[in-house]
This record gives sequence, structure tokens and C-alpha cells, in this order.
Amino acid sequence: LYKVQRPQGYQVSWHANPAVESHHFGQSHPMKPWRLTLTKQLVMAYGMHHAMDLYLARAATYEELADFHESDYLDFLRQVMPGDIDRAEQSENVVRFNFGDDCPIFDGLYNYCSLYAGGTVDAARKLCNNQSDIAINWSGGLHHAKKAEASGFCYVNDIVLGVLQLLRHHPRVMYIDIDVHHGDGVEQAFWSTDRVLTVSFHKYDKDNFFPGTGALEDTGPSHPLNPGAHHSINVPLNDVIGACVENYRPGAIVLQCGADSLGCDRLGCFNLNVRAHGACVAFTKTFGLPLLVVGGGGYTPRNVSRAWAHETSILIDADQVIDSTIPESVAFRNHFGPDYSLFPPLSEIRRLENKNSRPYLEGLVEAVHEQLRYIKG
Ligand code: TV7
Ligand code: CA
Ligand code: ZN
Repeated sequence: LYKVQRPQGYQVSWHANPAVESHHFGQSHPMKPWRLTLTKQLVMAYGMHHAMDLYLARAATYEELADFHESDYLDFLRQVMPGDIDRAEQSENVVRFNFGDDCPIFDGLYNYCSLYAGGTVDAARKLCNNQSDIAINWSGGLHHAKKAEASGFCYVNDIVLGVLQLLRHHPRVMYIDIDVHHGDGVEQAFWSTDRVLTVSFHKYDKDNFFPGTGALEDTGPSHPLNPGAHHSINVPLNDVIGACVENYRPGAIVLQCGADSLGCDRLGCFNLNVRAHGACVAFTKTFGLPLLVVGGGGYTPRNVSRAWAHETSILIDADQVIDSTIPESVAFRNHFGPDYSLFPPLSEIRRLENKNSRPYLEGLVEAVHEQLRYIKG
């Protein structure tokens, strides 16, 4: 049996509640909380759980959710039932709060939301208490939720709640989002403050790709009396994130690891492999700052679980010691065939044209560096 050593000199905490995993968005809906089961099975089969402090996530309380969300919205979320989508007396709120195909009302919805949010709030508090240096909640990362609106499979914005906790202890917090979609909910929540720097990498196509926001030019409200003026996009991590951290000097970093930026994702159209996605996590870790790591998108469960298991191994400093062949003992091992590797050749399975030319990328980097002149920590 595999057993991984604890990392030297720092503590990693794992925040999860298995009750999250059994919720269903509906047969054909791409969001499958079951991917969390698969991730946990991999992490355990590799013995990585021996290297972390394991916490059973509590459900976030109504009051905790109300740190960001409006009570009208939370009241609705708490009392809706499957079927209300078609019930006339609820139709006004269903529309107002944006429930529907992307954000269905399913059994246990409020329970699901409060559990994934509780995990992120707990994780942030452990970082603030110095009881953890890197805190992980793979069930969180639901970056589209607005204060009174569900959006893009997200109902409650656990990231915003986590950042709000971190802001109690740190003057500045940086948010990095490698999900293929724009982290619009987090950006919007902190649009008017210079205490949070949000950086999202994403596919941007105003008319054809959800949510259609996050252009390079959308850098924050430019009014001279408004302190928030900072948001960036679509950029090679090393060249940009390093400069952002150096300039902004955050006290903590929140990293959203949406795995729909991997090749072969059911919804995404990027082409990262598991190692490349993991390299973003490894790079973020090099700053040695308190780090809150959350999940997010990811719609091909076998690859989501590979990526998040690999990233867990990076965070506990065990990526060099675990075997790239998926352990014999793992539950649902058949999902990982025929290669049974942690690192399948994703970018060769579905050949995609590289639409980000060198000059285009250089232009983006240049623009972000230009923008950094306005940002000082
Ligand atoms: C963080 N893309 C969330 C990403 C949210 C993306 C969308 C779907 C989709 C929904 C389904 C479904 C789907 C195959 C894919 C404009 C619309 C088009 C709903 C059918 N199959 C994250 C949200 C995005 C729901 N939404 O960042 C039920 O794809 O593009 C849209 C909006 C209107 C609504 N319709 C889709 O990764 C967690 N939705 C099948 C069944
Ligand atoms: Ca993103
Ligand atoms: Zn996404």
C-alpha cells in the first residue's frame, strides 16, 4: 500500500464533505459532483491523505453565506424544491435569480451549496489561524455566482466568501483562476477595491463563449475616485503571474484550478495536459504565501480527477515520488483505461490548432505589464 510522507516545513489541509458528491444536477447536465469521489479515490489510493490534515467540511451557515449574498436570494435558495422551475408562483424568482438549464433546482440544492461553501470558508480560516499553509477544497471554486444570482452551474460564490475571510488578516489578496471560463463573479465582487487583485485566464469570445466577459481591456472601473483598477486575461502564467505577485505583494493567494482548461474536456476548448495544468499550481506554490486552492469546472471526470490528484501531490511535495501508473487498488480503476496513466497524452487525442500565436501572446504580456504600472502593493 502506498503512503506518502508529510511535506517538510509546512502543513497542508484537505477540506471536504463526502455528502457533496452525491448531489445530481440532472442526467445530461455536464457538472458531475461525482468527479470529487473519483479524485478522492485517487488521492487515497496514492496514500496522499497521510500527508495532510483532513477536515470534514461543515455546512456554511446562512449568516456566513450572507457575508456576500443577498438574503432574498438565500431565502429562495433555501426553500426552493425541484419542480418549482415550472410552478407559476415561483416563476418570477426563478427568472430573477437565473435558475434554469445551466443552474437547475435539484434535490438538496441548499445543502450542496452550504457544504461546498463551508469547505472554502473553513479552509480560509485555517490559513488565517496559521493552522495550515496550503488549504485545499476541490468541491469549491464556483466562480460565476453573483450576490443575488445563480450563474454557470454556480449558486453560491465560495471563492468570494474565502477571500472575504482572508481579507480580515491580509491587507491584499490575489486571486488566480485557470478555469477555461472567465471568473466573472469574483472579479465583479471585488471590482471596486484595490485590496483584491483578480487574474483570470480564459477563453474569450464575447458572443460565443460563456460568460462573454473578460476582455483584455476590461481592467476595472477607471473612475479616478474608484480604487479598483485591475483585471487581466488569457496570458502565459510565468511571465505574468510572477510580475503580478512582485508588484502587488499579496499576503495570500487563492487559486481556482478549474480543470475544464485541460485537453479533451467536454465543455472546454483549451488543450492543457495534466502536467501543464499542474505546472500552474506548482508555480503559484513557489511564492510560499498562504495558499487557498479550490476546484471549479472540469467536465471529463477521469481527467478532472487525474489533474486534481496530481495537483494534490504537488501541494504536498510528493509529485516526484508517486507512480504515474494509477494504483491497482484504486476504486473505479476502469475509468482510467486503456493507459492507466496519470498523464495521458491529452493534447494528442484531439488535435487542436494553436490559436495563440507568439506575437499575440507577446502582445498580451506587454499589455499586462503596462497595466501593472497602476498596481502597487
Ligand atoms: C465553473 N456551457 C462553469 C461553466 C458554466 C458554463 C454552458 C452548458 C451546458 C449546460 C447544460 C447541458 C451544456 C453541453 C455548456 C448560454 C447558454 C447555453 C443551457 C443548455 N449542456 C465553470 C455555462 C454555459 C445544462 N452556459 O466556469 C443541462 O453544454 O453558454 C451558456 C449559456 C444558455 C443555457 N444553455 C446553454 O466551469 C464551474 N452551459 C446539458 C443539460
Ligand atoms: Ca479562468
Ligand atoms: Zn469553467
